[in-house]
Amino acid sequence: MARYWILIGIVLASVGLLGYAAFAPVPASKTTPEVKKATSLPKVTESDDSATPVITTAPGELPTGMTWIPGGTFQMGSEKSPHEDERPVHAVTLDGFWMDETEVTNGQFLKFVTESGYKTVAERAPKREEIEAQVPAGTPIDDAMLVPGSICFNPKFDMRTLRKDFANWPYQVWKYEPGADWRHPLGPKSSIDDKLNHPVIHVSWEDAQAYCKWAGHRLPTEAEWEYAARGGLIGKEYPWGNDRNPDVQWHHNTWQGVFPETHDVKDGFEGTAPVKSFPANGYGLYDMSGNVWEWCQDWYRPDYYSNSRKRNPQGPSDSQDPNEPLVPKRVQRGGSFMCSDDYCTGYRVSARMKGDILSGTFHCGFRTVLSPRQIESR
Ligand SMILES: [Ca+2]
Ligand SMILES: [Ca+2]
Repeated sequence: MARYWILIGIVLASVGLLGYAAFAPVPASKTTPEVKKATSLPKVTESDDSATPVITTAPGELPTGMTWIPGGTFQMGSEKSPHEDERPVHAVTLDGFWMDETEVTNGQFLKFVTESGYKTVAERAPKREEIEAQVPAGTPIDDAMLVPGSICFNPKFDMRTLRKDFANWPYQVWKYEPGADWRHPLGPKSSIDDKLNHPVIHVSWEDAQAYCKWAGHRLPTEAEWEYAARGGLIGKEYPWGNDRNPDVQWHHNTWQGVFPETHDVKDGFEGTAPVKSFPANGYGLYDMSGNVWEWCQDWYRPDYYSNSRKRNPQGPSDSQDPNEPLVPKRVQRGGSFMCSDDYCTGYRVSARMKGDILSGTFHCGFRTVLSPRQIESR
């Protein structure tokens, strides 16, 4: 999702510049390939395919709040998924690494901001040229739109209107909320005072990178994220197996009901849940399915699995989202409290999502990883 598109969505919809294809969950194989070269952004460096040993035993002390993910080989992707971008299933071998047990919390992000003085993208007013780079030429951009804010769910959408005008449903279900940011998740009048153990939200990929730099960590690659989410299990749908609700117990924070019309909240949480509200997976990781989406290091391309290297893949060198070709996007993983059975099913361990690097939303956060070589280089 891109905040500038949501910001000016009403204008675009009214002049007929948007269509269903721009946002619908179309399988990647049915879309028209268009490549966005992200030459102005840092490229990920590929690591050596053969020289680095797989590390299965944690070297040294366990960093606070992290768990060791032993190196090994796994099958990445899914043959069963309705989404072509999860195929082909391919073998990937990874070196061992540490990973945060939980999504980065509001409390952790507050410590980062307090010590660094960092200001997130959502707290800065959008620049006219940033918007112009992502929307069709000639799109009207009013000065009144250039206010700080972020993307929230619009609970006041009209279902009758939605059914009549499904082509533009994102502009009814989502809204650009002026004043929404990580400290004010639902707008200026909201706060995180009672949510310090909830995952931080409204953070862009750029914000997550800034946190990683401060912490001396990094974002996981997409392959590391999926390998870790599987928790040592082989070929399963979820971090705990194939049964979504074993023993009739919810194992993740998602959406129950027909999205976006009915919200049954059977798992007990309407929005974000405190981290560790549900059981950990086999590696001791919490909320690898649901709660909030999590940024990864990699650029997103739907065809990457056909070209991925086997050893420590770092993602493609450029971005491609056929639905929003002008917007450079990075991978997001794991699904969120907004994911339902009938719509996104992003809570599957193999499910892939992507987001504009300058857009935070109220259902996306991140967690960090750390490699032994990062510690050696300190
Ligand atoms: Ca829920
Ligand atoms: Ca998550």
